[in-house]
Amino acid sequence: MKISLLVTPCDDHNLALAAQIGVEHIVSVYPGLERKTLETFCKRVEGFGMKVGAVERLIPRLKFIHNEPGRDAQIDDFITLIRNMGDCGVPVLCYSWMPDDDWQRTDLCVQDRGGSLVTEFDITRSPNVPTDTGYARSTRSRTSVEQQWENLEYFLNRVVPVAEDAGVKLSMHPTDPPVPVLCGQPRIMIHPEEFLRQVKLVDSPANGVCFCQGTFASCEQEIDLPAWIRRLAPHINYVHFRDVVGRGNKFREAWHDNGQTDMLACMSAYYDAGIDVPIRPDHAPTMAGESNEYPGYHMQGRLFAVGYMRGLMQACSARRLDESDRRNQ
Ligand SMILES: [Mn+2]
Repeated sequence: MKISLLVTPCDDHNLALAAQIGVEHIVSVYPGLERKTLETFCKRVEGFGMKVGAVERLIPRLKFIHNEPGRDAQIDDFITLIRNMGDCGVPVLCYSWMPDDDWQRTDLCVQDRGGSLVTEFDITRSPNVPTDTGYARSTRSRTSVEQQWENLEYFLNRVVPVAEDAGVKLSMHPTDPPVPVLCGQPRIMIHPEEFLRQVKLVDSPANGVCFCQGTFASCEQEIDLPAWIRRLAPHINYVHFRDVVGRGNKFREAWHDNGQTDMLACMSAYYDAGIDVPIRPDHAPTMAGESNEYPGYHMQGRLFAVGYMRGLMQACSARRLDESDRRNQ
């Protein structure tokens, strides 16, 4: 597994911190459609001894999710992004099928350990859902579950061959919060079963999955995460490492060492399945001295998360070495 990090704000200080803790891949948020912008960012990151490993977040997608006028032009833009990534050697494109806003919570500053701040979702408090993206709440007409699946198949048929050709691995992120309906809009890509359906729509290594543990851990129906990691293993192109407390209509984010999931069992499952893809800590608590301007995306919690992940990763590789020694004796 290759430790990756989104850094916010993406300044030289934070890039230096990432390099110092052993991050290999930096994640770029949507860089726009100019190849030059992505190229310049790649060079900047290389100056810190790291590579840009993925692009994710804020990628325009609502027209093709809902089959609105301009859908094909928006898919063409997505294809331009894939081509630019291929040209710059950026291997993973993480996108989602979230049908209105990006991820959403109803409270962005709930007190957790030692007064750190985490986000919370409580469906009884929506639709007044604040977001970190500034998107206006969608007023578009609602798209049914089956229509969304049709639109997804149409989209994948257009983009997957391009991604294959460009050497870019598409990774579908689950819909967060993973509730089947929010503000009247049905949502798909919630349960891992739906990811099995998605990867079968177009059979290609380029049509893969971002295994966001935190989203799956907050599904209403309890999910056996290590079992699903093994089952989806051939399709996992990217991993978000995160945890929560609670499920379904009400949950809050948790420190990586303090949630409801057996994180060592999950990490072991990646290693045992031979998965070797970029993995990044997802949302982390906001810590003392941080403004909470970017809930879930401040640096100090991420530094802690990366240290915790490296500990788990070293335990997993040591155990695998140990087992192969024993087999060879
Ligand atoms: Mn995620």
